[in-house]
Amino acid sequence: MMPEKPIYPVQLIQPDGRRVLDRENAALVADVGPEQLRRLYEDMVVARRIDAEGTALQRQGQLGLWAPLLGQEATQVGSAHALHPDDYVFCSYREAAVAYCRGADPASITRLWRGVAHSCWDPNAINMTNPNIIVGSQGLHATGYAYAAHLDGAEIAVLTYFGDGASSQGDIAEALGFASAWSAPVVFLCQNNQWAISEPVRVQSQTPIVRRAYGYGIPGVQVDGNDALAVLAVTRQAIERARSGGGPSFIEAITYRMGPHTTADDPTRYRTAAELEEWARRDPIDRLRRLLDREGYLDEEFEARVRAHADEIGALVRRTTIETLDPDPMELFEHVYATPHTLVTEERRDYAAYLAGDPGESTARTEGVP
Ligand SMILES: Cc1ncc(C[n+]2csc(CCOP(=O)(O)OP(=O)(O)O)c2C)c(N)n1
Ligand SMILES: [Mg+2]
Repeated sequence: MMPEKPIYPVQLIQPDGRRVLDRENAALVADVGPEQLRRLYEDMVVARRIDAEGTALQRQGQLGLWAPLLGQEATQVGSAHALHPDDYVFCSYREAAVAYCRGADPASITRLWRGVAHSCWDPNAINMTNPNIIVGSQGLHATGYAYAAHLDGAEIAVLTYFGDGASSQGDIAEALGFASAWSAPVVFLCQNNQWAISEPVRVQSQTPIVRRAYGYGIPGVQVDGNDALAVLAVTRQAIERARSGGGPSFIEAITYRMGPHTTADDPTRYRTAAELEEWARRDPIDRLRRLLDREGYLDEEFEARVRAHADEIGALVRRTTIETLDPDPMELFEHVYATPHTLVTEERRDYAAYLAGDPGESTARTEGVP
């Protein structure tokens, strides 16, 4: 059980780029040298570019919707860097940066949001599920998968991402209860980005969200979610605990959603410009850049390379999104059931006739179908 002590979010880099003297947590990333710090930085810059393209493509009518991650790059990239390839991720709809770090083909990231495919990437190719809109349900999926892995004797960890709003869902409560009782190797990572659409976090919980975990007997930690190194440190610890049979953990990453909830939302209706400015000063990419600069790891050549990489990936996302053709409408009937199903077979036949110009008399059985 976690000791009852005052909670201060773990931080290893201050907003001005100076290191924080925290021996216990710094030890978890003692091996992270200039090259890995640069990798974290580069992945965050590229992730921000993918996100900017997603928003722009939606504004231009190329995507139906996009859920921006702007401001959450350190939480997503820092935690993704703590994962092993055989660990499994169960995400919400906002984790494009995690997908990128897991090795998703950048050309696949917008596919589902264009409304022309059932999925973005092949989940088993990168050990990460596709965007999930049902708030909090991924906590249950993650826990079930983790428990099954545990029964199989697989020494892996499962990481699930969800939001501050999702922490109020019954699904997350059930997942925490089950994971604790059965010691499932799952890490619950709550991205507290301060808002659940227009609901501020203060109406979700009267105590820090991490404290909810303690009630289930799950150890938890709060971390500065705009500090990639601190997120890497605490996630590594939780992942190792899960992989070595220590059971579940909970991480509350304190961050901020700098963009709208989705491109269908207008945040100026419910939050002030001053709040956004305050968080812009804690920008996660600026913070790591300042550390690299202070410690002498930033030079023209590296910055030019990062810019070129982001330009290349951004252009790839844009080009492949626009080039994605509408699928054959008959594909709608694929992958509904693993084995043939009478109703689907009838509907497929009727729809094929309709497309062929024969409106005909539908024979599909509709009794009992609401
Ligand atoms: C079960 C369910 N209830 C409601 C919604 C509508 N909805 C979509 S996102 C959202 C807010 C989620 O906020 P949070 O968990 O903080 O995640 P964030 O969007 O901030 O990343 C809501 C209520 C939904 N998709 N699913
Ligand atoms: Mg939120």
